[in-house]
Parts: sequence; C-alpha cells; structure tokens
Amino acid sequence: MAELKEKIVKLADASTASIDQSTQEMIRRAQQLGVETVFDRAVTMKPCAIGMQGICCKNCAMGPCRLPLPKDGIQGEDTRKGLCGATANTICARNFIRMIAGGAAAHSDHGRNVAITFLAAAKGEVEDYKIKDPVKLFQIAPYYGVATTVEVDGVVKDRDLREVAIAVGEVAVAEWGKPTGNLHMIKRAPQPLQDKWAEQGVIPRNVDREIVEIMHRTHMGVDQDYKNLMKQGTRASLADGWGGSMIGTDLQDVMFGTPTPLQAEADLGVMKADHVNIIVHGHEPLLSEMIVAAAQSQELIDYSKSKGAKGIQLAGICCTANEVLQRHGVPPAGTFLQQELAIITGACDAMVVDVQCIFQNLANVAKCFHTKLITTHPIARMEQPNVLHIEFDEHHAMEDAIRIVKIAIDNYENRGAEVMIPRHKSSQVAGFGVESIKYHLGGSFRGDYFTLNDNIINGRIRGIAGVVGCNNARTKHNDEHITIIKELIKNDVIVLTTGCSAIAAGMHGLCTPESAAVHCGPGLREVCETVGIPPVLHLGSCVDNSRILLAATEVVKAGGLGNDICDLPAAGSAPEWMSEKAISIGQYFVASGVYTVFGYHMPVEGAPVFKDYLYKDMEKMYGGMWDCEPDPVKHAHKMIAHIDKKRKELGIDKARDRVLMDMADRQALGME
Ligand code: SF4
Ligand code: MSK
Repeated sequence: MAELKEKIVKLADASTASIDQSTQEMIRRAQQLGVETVFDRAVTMKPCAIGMQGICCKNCAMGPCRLPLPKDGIQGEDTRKGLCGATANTICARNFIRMIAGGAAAHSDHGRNVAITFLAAAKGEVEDYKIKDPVKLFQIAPYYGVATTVEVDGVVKDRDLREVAIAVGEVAVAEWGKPTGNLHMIKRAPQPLQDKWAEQGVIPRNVDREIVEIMHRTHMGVDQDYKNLMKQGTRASLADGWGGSMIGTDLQDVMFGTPTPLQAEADLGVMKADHVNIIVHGHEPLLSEMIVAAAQSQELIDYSKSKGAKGIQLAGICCTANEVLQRHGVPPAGTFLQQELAIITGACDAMVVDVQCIFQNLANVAKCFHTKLITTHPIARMEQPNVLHIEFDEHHAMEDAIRIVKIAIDNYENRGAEVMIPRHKSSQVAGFGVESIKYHLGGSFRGDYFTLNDNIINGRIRGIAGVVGCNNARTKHNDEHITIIKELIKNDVIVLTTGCSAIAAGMHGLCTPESAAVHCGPGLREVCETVGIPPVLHLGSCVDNSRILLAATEVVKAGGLGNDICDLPAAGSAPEWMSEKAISIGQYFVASGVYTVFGYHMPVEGAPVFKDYLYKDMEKMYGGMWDCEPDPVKHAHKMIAHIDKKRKELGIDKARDRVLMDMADRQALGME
C-alpha cells in the first residue's frame, strides 16, 4: 500500500468528484489508505484536446495525423488534410463509426453468447439452463419467423415448447452471420420507420457483417464520404439496438424470467460487515444467474456460517448488477465509478467479473486488500498474478458458480482490520419492462398502453424520456444523471432508465413510488400515485435499451400520438456517457426517431460539417438527431423543449396547458 501511496501525484477532492455520500467517504478512505482510484487519476491525467474533438487519425502508419481547428475557426474553405488527404469530416466520421463498431460488437457479442446458450438449453445440452418464461417464448417466436401453432387433423394446437425453442434459437444464432436477407427484429419497428430505413438503405443484413464492414470502410483509403460512412454507422447501430441487444434481452427473459417490479436496495451500504460479500460486475448474466442460485442455496449459506459469517451478501456493479437486480432483487452496490470503492471497503471477499466496463486497476486495488478478483470470461483476462481466472463454461455453469462462491466464503477469514462500509443505501423498485408497463399503466383488463397514451394526451404526463448510460470520471459522478432526472420529473416527464444511470437513480431514491410526491410535477405525481409506480422506471441493463425501443413502439401502436416513434413527445439522454456502446446506442436511438442529448462532450467538435450532419440533417432522414449539452439543467430543458415541440405538432399542447391553468382560464377557453 505504501508503494502505491508514493505514486499518487495529485488527489481528487472527494466533494467535487461525486454527489454521493458513500462515494465521497470511500474516496477519502482510499486516500487515507494510499490506494489510488480513478478519481485521482482523472485529476492527474488530462484528456487530449485533439482526440476529444474527433480529429486525430491513426488508421495507418503515416499518421497519427492531427487536424486541429485553426485558432480563429474555419474561414472560407476547410483545407485541413491528413497525409493521404483525408479531411477532418472523413477522419471524424471514421472515428465516430469505429466507436459504433466497438459498441455494437460489445452488445452484440453479449447477445450472441446468450443465443448460443439458449439454443444449447433448448436442445437439452446444458442442464443448468431452462426455459423459465414459455409465454414470452411464444410471444416473440413469430418475430423470429417461427410458427407457434400446428394443425393436426384439422385442429389448431400449440406447437411443442422444445420445438419452438430450438427453432427460435437456430434463427437467433443465425442472425449474426446469415448470408442473405435482413435482420428479423427490424420488423418489430413501426412500419413508417421501417420505410425510412429502407429508403435510406440502412436495414441491417446480419450483425457481424455490419460491424466488419465498418472496419473495412474505415481502413486507410476506402470510404471517404462522411455521409456514406455514417450510413454504415447507422446500419451497424441498428444491428445492435434492433438486433444483437434485442435478441439478448428477449432470450435472457425467456431463459431467466421476464422481470417484474420488485423491491431492493442500492449503494455501497448494501454490503454487510458480518456476511461474506460477493460482488458480480460486468454485463453478461449467464454466470451471475448461477452465482445467485449458488449463493442462495442452503448448503452454501450453512458453509458460510461454518466459517464465522452470518450469511452471504451478493451485490452487483454495472450492468451485471442490473441483470441480477431486475430478476432476483440482488442489490446494486454501485455504478461504474464505484467498482474500485467496493473493494476499498475491505469487506469484498470476492469480485467476479465478466466483460465490459471492468477497470484494469481493479487488480492493483485488490492487491491492497484480501479480495479475490476472479475473471471468468475467455475474452476478458487480466495479466496480474493476483487475479484468479476461472473460465466459465455453460456446460458446467453451476459447478463454476459453486466453486466461486466457496472461494469467497473461504476468503472471509482473511479480512484485515481495514473494513469500512459506508452506511448509505436507498430503497428502490426495479424490474420494469415492456410487459410490466403495459400491466401497470394499462391494467389487467385493458392490457395495453392506452392509459399511458391517455395521460400523455391529457397532459398529466408531458412526455417520455429515456435517461441511460455510464458515469465518466471527467464529470461529477452522478450529478448530471440525478439533476437531469429530477428536472424532467419535476416537469411531468416520465423517465425510463437503464445502465449505470438506473443504478444512480436507485441510489438516490428516485425509483420509488413515494418519490413522486417529493420530486414530480402535479400531473406525473397524480398518475404515479394512482397506479403506484415510480416516476423513474428501471428497465434494466445496457442491452435492455431495446426495451425502451419496444416500449416506444407500443406507445405508437396504442394510438393517438402519431404513426412513428419520431412523432412521440419523447427524448433520449446519456448524461455521463463514456463507452463506445453509448455512441452505438445514441445512433440507434437517433435513427429510430429520437432526439438524443449527450452530456459531457461529443467527439465531433473538430469537424463542424460532420457535426451538423449529426445534429441537424439526421432529423430529415430519421426524425431524430443528436445534441450535446453538458449543463444538466439546460440539458433537461432541451429535452423538454423538444417534447413540447412534438406536443404542439400533435395538437395536444392545449391539453397540456389545461393542467397548468386555473379554473378561470379553463372556463375562458370553454374547457370546463
Ligand atoms: Fe493520416 Fe490518412 Fe493514414 Fe489517417 S489514413 S493516419 S489521415 S495518412
Ligand atoms: S455498465 S456501458 S458504464 S452504463 Fe452497462 Fe454502466 Fe456504461 Fe458500462
């Protein structure tokens, strides 16, 4: 620890690094112990200004070619060029769509692993995985082109479950590499949106092909037209949102159960000093589902007691946390930026990581404590000798999970004296999805989105916002998420949230029905109190952004709010984004018709023409467009202004006024 202490050049100021009490306490604790965290590194290392603007190309060994903007801006023709002649717009577009490729690859590879395991489960080749939700299987099967009924002797009957599951699994796995045709899931979008995609030539063919084609087109000396590059970026992003991610969500629900609202807690305070604490971190739930089952088994709970603990406390970080939260009520211990802090509590007996968003520095932090850091995925290993690699295999998934839980239990007795768990935690209701929104806002008899639409039309709900995405150590942790969400619900905008944004909302008490009375405008408050839902609906992990696309499609189908997603009074936001996945998500939301605002900054400032293409021209093509606003209050109000613009276009702006008017105003308008 002393060795690490000497290496810390500058220290983060805890109170300006995060708005969370728990995070601040643990940053101070880390500094006291001499353990470096991302917050300290963010103070020491400044980002590269040219890279930030998206105008550094290193796609060949004649570069890197850096094309800074002239000090007094571009006067006349933009003459900046790389050695090969690549313009700022070309370079910026190439960098941008390579980010889409990275993000789409990450989400979609997750989906592929789920599809492969699903098919193996359907065939009975992996005994630890089963079909938990046959109803959902039969609901989604037609979208995969799989019939759910069969006629026998003139009588129509349901097809055999196993037969349907195998057929769906086979179609799903083929979506990554089929030689002809288009992705099946595209047909779930509203027809006018499908028509726009066809007109623009961006309907994805298969998931892998769209990602590979980005790498080809952005190779030195290939596609040199920023519009054509972006066309492929759009196609790959759609292959993510309406492809790999959507299939991942579908099949996870069928295998592990479609989430329904449940109560849980959130924040570092969910860890328990007298329990064996196991943290699952990453994205893919294939192993963590088994770890949940193992940690809940009486045999292992008894084993933990035999080692002096009172039981096993499982908790999560990042989207693995969201996966086990939404299906089992396992509490998230924190967001992306709290991963090191969970170990610094000194009470983390094992941290089990799979893929994506895992800091390499976890190994350095774990070295300072007794924590066993366990990598589990063949594609995500760490070189440090203190990291244990237990490669997960779906053929002996439960065996792997039991082994991991036992390692954590055996490690309990090795804890040092440095245990300090922050006391802070909040209650939340998580586990919403397309189906449960239908149930809660439609009622069991109506079973549809009519009630939600009615309340949007009558103005009690002003609009819908999707607030999603990461934390970024360049911004104040959780500040933008929480400020934006509070501002939206204060203005009667219902929020659908996923990823680390959802964890932040849960930690700050916004995912409870009671928060409506504290934070919402009168209209949204009335709806939440009547149907008993939180104003901020936790819809799961990053791949579950596909749930937001499908919820928006259901709103369109329910009627009264236009014919396409772009007609809805809705907007998207990723306030503290950092990952390439966020760019892919942003682009598939934009291409699905959603006005999408990112916080912090966008890596397009160095190429103003390309920036305009994203921020303005996209709207003419898809109905949605990009924007960026680092100030959280302005950010929320840009979204609200867009929602109001859409209300006006739909002719329901007057209905909204009615909520805000007093009786005299209403009488004057003849409304009462
Ligand atoms: Fe420079 Fe062109 Fe090579 Fe990029 S591809 S590094 S702009 S020479
Ligand atoms: S985990 S991608 S930091 S949301 Fe999905 Fe959080 Fe962003 Fe990772």
